[in-house]
Amino acid sequence: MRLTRYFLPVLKETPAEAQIASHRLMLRAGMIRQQAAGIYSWLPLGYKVLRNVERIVHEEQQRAGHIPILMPTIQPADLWQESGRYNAYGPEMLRIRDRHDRDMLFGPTNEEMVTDIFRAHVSSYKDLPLTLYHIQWKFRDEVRPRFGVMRGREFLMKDGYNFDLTREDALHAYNRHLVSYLRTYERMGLQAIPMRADSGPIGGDDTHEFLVLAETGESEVFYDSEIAELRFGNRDIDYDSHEECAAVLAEFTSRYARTDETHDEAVWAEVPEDRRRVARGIEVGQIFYFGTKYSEPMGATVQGPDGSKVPVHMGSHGIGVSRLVGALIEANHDDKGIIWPEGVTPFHAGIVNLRQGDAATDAACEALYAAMTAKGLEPLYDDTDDRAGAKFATMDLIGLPWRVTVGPRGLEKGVVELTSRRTGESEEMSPEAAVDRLAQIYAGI
Ligand code: 5CA
Repeated sequence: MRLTRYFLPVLKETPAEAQIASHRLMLRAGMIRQQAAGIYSWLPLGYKVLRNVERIVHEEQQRAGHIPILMPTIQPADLWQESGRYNAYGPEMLRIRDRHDRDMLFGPTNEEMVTDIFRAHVSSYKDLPLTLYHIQWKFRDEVRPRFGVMRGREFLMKDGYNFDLTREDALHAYNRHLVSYLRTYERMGLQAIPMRADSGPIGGDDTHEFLVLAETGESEVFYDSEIAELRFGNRDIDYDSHEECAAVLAEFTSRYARTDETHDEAVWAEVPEDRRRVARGIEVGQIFYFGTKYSEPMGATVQGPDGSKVPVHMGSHGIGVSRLVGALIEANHDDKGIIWPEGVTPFHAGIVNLRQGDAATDAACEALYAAMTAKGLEPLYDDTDDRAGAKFATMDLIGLPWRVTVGPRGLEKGVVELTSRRTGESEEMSPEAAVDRLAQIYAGI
């Protein structure tokens, strides 16, 4: 993409309403625009990152054997009356009446609707196990929408629902989700720690939240420092294996790690004092096991192996897709701007032309652009007439992990400069070598 043909409405001033770095930087980098409290448009740069996060979530869900569907944002109230949650959910639910006076709502979550799909089409245990998920916009009329996309009213969520014959199988689905979530976050360059949490309006006894540690996080968390040392890495786990998934869960939940809702001073006191950490975190996901809470009242049953009808065991599992964009920035920025991890960056590298209009420099930039594109890389080429300083400032602000700087002086020696946004280190090399290096960096991502 050439910057002169793009739509990148960066702001010079720091917006006064933004209290935390990610919100400030998303506005300054022209990623989002607020349309109403907690409701945002995603501008081109922000939309690209959102799509990248979404793609990783899709890939990891499908790697775990979960099946994508798409349910609507608007739901009929009857389904929620059946489960008993219509009245229980309270003012967070946006209730709508259509022209025929039918009660509808903008879905805050989809347990009822997916249970309805299940009961209409599945009747035998032979069709189990089954996990359906979608990535869809949700609406929750939060009392205090704040921090930009972190706590929105309209937000994008991955929500998945498992249907199993037995409690044991459903607990395997829970463990499998935990494993796939660890992998998902690490692929984005984020460490999210599973912590024992409260199940709130979703219900059930077993639940873990995934928290990214950050000073600006909304949740207070208590954990044993040993748990923060663990990394999932690129382990090759057989998602069908109950033992392998259970072993990962046991490892990652083997130390004290809880949100303030479930914090227990007595158990906490048993953690060696030098390992006790009290911090803040951003909740980027939550997994639940709630058994037959929805299947029983809604009649989602299957015929078991002995011929009897039994309600299925369920759980639901959410990832805050739009919140993750904010969380990624909280975890990856400096005073100049964003520093995207390679896995989610909106463009693979920036090309900065130091002497726009100079025939040789322009030609070198064009050649670099073509060579990168030919290798499957997507560059953002700053082909504007701005001063070099302004070009660097924009690149630093929008946070592309790599920048290739092309100027007449370097070209005389046959070199361009490759700069890492994270370390600030630059290296001179031929344009061909720069393209090869970038292709290598992105090959494993
Ligand atoms: N049905 C279950 C799991 S599918 C559910 O709704 N879980 S949840 O309430 O925990 O939401 C899942 C994730 O969505 C949260 O972990 C959080 O990352 C994200 N989320 C929740 N509320 C908001 C919000 N107001 N703004 C942005 N993201 C949110």
